[in-house]
Amino acid sequence: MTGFTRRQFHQSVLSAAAAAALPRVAGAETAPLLRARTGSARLAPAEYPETRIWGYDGTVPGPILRAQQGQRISRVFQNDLPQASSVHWHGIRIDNAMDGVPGMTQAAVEPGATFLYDFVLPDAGTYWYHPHNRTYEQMARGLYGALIVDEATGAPEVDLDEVLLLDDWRLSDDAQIAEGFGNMRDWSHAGRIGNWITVNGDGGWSRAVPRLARMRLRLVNTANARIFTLAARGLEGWVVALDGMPLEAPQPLAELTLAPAQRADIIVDVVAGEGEEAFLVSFERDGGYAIAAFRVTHAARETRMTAPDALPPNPVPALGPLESARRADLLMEGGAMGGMAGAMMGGQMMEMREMVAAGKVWAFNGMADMGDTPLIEANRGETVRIAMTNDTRWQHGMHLHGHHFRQIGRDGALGPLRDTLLMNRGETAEIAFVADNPGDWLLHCHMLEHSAGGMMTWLRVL
Ligand SMILES: [Cu+2]
Repeated sequence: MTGFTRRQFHQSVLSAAAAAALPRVAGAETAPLLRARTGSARLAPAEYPETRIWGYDGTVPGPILRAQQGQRISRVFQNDLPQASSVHWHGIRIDNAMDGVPGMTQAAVEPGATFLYDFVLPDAGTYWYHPHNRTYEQMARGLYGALIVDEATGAPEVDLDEVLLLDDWRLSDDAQIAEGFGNMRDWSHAGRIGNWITVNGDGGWSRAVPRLARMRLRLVNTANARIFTLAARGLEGWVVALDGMPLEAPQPLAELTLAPAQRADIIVDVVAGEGEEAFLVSFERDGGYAIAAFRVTHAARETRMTAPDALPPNPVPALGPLESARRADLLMEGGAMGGMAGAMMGGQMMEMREMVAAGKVWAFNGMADMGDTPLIEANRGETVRIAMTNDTRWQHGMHLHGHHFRQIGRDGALGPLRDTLLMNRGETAEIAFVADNPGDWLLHCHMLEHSAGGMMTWLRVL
């Protein structure tokens, strides 16, 4: 074999011997595969061709991964895509090494390579998984799936439990995924907003349900950038969890806003009449339309069930005293019409036009992309407060890895546990959490074009 030297031969023998001596991760040989690969999906109506997609196991969405609270999930991720990738397990308070952030918690998984993800699920609820490398392209091509963690005890009594992954695709006239992923107009404005909405990869999602059936609907916004504003028609019920975490008390369901990456668990009763349809409706600028339809059949029961109890709480530590908490400020700047003159990039001050040329149009605390030092370094168990100011003309969905936080209201009242917070233009929001998960964690905008365009920082928990 040309070019294969004795020296290389010795090295490969040595490394094989070294590998054999390493302790093996339990389950590594038996963990099922999760393969990222190309595939095709019927996103558009029958008169269009199928859409060529990238999907986990070749499907959109990828397989629903499901386990009980406290159990492990193990998957050998195999990358059969033409780009390096990784898997981020969104919302899981996970071991840092399993968080799936290339360059921070692992190396990117190159085409043809594998990576073993193996971690414990501390919390019940609705989570999801997606890549964290060129996410703005890979998620737009269809790489995402649900990770459902069932309550160990105290699950609500429902007739149906449905996962509904809401996505927004930008399709060309022949129903193929439009290119233009690095397009500065998207990056500096609202992100890659699409022209075709699907639920579970279906542009006309529909199923039959009995009248007065009780459903738990697990809604996940998997879009790159679209914010969904939802309402139910012919369904009445409650919001019982946000971003996987149970609310202390179920809230009557009215209008529901889901920023990219946000989730809501709702428990609803089918109150539309037999032979009618109930709907989930998405409101857009040009009005509202149904994104999911429920065809109502014979009655499941004669009267509605009684109101559900709250879901059992997850073991998230209570906040310590806020007055003595460790604090940081985060100023969010940039974007179109933002008036940002420039920012630090790679240790150098750059003017906005130089930034745009380099594909960076946003900054946190005057810096595009991550610096070498964390926004905040906290001792394990410390309570942390971060005051975020959105000094831009755009909305942002701020996502913290590895922890759930609460918003501190102006009156001091604490909001629900979340992992992603939608911030309106000009808004200041302060969040607090117990930094109990050691490691380096991202804090970034989940409008994927914004994070790729510079809206990214990190925290260190010692
Ligand atoms: Cu943003």
